Amino acid sequence: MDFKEILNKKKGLINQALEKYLPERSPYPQSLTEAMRYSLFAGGKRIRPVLCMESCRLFSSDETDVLPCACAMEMIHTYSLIHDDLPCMDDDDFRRGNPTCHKKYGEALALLAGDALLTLAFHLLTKLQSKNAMRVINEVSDLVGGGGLIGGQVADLQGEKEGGDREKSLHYIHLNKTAKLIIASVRSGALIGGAGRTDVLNLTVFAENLGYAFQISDDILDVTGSKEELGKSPGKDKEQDKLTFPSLYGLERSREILCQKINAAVEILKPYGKKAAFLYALTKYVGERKS
Ligand code: GRG
Repeated sequence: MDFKEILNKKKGLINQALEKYLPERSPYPQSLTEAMRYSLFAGGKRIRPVLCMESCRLFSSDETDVLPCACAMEMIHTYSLIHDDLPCMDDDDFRRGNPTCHKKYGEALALLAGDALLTLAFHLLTKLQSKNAMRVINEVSDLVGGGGLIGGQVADLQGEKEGGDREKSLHYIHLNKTAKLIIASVRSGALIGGAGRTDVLNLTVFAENLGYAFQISDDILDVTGSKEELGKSPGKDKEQDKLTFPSLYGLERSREILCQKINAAVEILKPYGKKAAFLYALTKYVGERKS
C-alpha cells in the first residue's frame, strides 16, 4: 500500500469514530447537530487525529483510548476553523471548497457549533481510561487555551494592526496558533501509548517543527496556490496585511525554512525506525502539500 492509501484507510477509521461520537441523531437541537456535522465532515485532511494515533502506535497497539482522543483533536481543530472564518475574525466565505459554517447556518449557530465541538472534545477526553488521562486533559487545555491556540489567534488578529518586533510576533503566532494543537495531538497520543519522559520530549520537538512547517506551507500556498487547490480564496494574507513567512522573509527564504523544519522533524523520527515510517511519510507530505 502506498502513503495515500494508508492515509485514506486511517481517515476512514477516524471518520467512523467521529460518526459514533456525533451521529446525525444526537440529543442536541437538530440545527446544532447539522451545523457541527457540516464542518466536521467537510473533507478535512484529518492530519491532527492521524498524528495522535500514529504517535500512540509508536508505543502501543491498543486503540481503545487513542481513537476518542484523536477525534477530540479534530473537533478542536474544526471549532477553531469555524470561529476563525467568522466575520469578526478572518471573515471567510469558503472553506474546503464549500460555504463556511456561518455562510450556511448564520453567525449565531456557527459560533455555537464551534462552542459545542470544543465542549464535546473535552467530554470525550474525560472518558479516557489511560493512567495519563488527567495529564492529557491538563496539557490539551493549556495548549489550546489562552496560552496556546487562542492566544495565537489573538496575536494574529492584533498583528495585522500593531508594529513592534515583527519576527518575534510571527514566531509567537505560528507556534501558538498552529503548532500547539499539533503538539497537543502528538503528546496526547504518545502519553496514551505510555511513552516515557525522553520520548515525550523528543516527540514534542518533532511536533513543534512539523507545526511550524505546516503553517509555513500554509503561508506559501496562500501566495502560490489556486482557489481549486485550496478550497478557499488565495491571497487573503496579503489582502489583510497579515504577518506571514513570505511577507517577512520572501518566498524563496520561506521555502528554505520550510525545508529545514521538515528535515529537523524527520531526523527526530529516525531512531523509531519502521514504526515511524508512516509518520515520516506524513511529515514529508506536509512539506510538499498542495492543499
Ligand atoms: C478561533 C481560537 C481560534 C483559533 C483559530 C484555525 C485558526 C486558529 C486559524 C485558521 C487559519 C490558519 C492558517 C490556521 C492555522 C492552522 C491551519 C493551517 C489550519 C488548516 O488546517 P488543515 O489544512 O485544514 O489541516 P483541513 O481543512 O485539512 O482540516
